[in-house]
Amino acid sequence: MALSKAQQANADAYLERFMHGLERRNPGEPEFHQAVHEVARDIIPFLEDRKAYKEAHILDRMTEPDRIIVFRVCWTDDDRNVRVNRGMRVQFNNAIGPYKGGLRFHKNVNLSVLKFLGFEQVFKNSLTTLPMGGAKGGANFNPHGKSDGEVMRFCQSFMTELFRHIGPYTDIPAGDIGVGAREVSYLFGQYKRLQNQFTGTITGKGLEFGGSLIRTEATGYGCVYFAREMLATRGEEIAGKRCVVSGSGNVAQYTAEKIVQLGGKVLTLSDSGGFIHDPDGIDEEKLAWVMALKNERRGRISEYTRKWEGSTFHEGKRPWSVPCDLAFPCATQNELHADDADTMVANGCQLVSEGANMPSTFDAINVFLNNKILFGPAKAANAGGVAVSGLEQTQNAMRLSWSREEVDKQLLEIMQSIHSKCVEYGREGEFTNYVRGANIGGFIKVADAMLAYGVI
Ligand code: NDP
Ligand code: 2IT
Repeated sequence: MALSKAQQANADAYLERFMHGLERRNPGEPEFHQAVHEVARDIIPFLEDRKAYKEAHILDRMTEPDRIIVFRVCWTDDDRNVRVNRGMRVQFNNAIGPYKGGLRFHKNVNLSVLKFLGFEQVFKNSLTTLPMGGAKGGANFNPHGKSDGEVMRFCQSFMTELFRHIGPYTDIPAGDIGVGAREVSYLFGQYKRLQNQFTGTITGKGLEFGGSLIRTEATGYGCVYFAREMLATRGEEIAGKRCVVSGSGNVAQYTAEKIVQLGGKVLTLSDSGGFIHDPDGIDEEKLAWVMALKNERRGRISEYTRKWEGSTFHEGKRPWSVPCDLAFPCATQNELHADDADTMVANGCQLVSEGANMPSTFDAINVFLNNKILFGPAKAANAGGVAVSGLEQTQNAMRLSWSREEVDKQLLEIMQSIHSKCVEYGREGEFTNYVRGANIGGFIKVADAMLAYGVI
């Protein structure tokens, strides 16, 4: 609904005051400011004629985490040196269900990054339709170059503190950057040992001990399902499209796999060293090689060019200059800037579906929206991962396991329902602003629950 001029002016002034206050209360946290700004510029105009939310200060309450736990993690490396890292868990909001969200192990992890991720998770989890609150955690631990033994000792030490703050009805962590099958196994093993209880308190578990089929694939598959829904609104499909994917970890791998299955052509993958461009397309055989490289040998993407003829490696660069129809940023935050977005639009890119969390800068998003590109924001497009985590919890609670087909069907239905919700709240004439749709669609359920509880 369009606002009157006076309402718009009121909302603009409120947004400025609100962001000023948030930045003052949370100094030195640019990623957190960015994530809140992107949400607040949609929510504040929406609040203009919704007095109940405004008077209850719901947005102020939603931008203040319920609690943050910070702890020391000591471990010994293979040379018997004592190492010290910082572990954290931001329990952001449990209005609609127990805290839920991943753990990130990366050298750049800090409170700003975990607060932005936890804040986004609240909206994302609400959009899935499942009863999950939002959280994020992790450590400034760099798993690159560490032995299995070192990773195990780190995970065990990390969990020795975290275990007292989590539980199946309290907080259920999962993986994220640097936390995959190996790390989840070490973390869950230590949790189970300390609690002396077998509960589904972590998701993304191995299939032998309570994991769900399709959880590994879910974020990437879901991101492509979401892209397919967006394309269908313009009578288009994935088949035959040139696709640029960044990253080469869990999300990028299964985004690429689903694109290939649907007949699209994957031209690029990347890691923190640069990107590879394969003009012939990264097919199933090449992708299987990449999965072994990354998941087993833990190598660098640059090695791709030595194996696959015709491909090139672009050191220190991101893949956005490669002309494409569809783009899937699946590596990390702020990896796609406004000048990249300009280049993509000029090259005829029609769609961006965010597999990573906040990969596009605020200005890049504006370029996509101003050019009426189909832009699927992270909290909608990558919600498939946490959605299947929710389904893993359901299976754990029922003490049974669903088939691949059953979980994939539920994942698809959830991505379709998220798409519908974005269209419902993001429609602007012929165009759907999926950013606004996801922000408002995610906000309402959490806000209503908070209103119902009174002032807490
Ligand atoms: P992985 O650790 O499996 O892979 C991360 C990938 O991103 C690697 O290729 C890594 O390269 C690259 N990367 C990390 N940091 C940087 C950087 N600073 N610059 C360039 N490349 C970088 O993580 P995931 O695939 O699980 O996560 C990728 C993104 O998807 C993250 O934003 C995450 O929050 C998001 N996400 C993940 C979900 C999941 O279920 N796993 C669910 C929803 C979102 P390198 O190896 O060189 O570091
Ligand atoms: O960002 C995310 O949604 C995740 N890393 C997955 C969280 C989860 O609980 O599965």
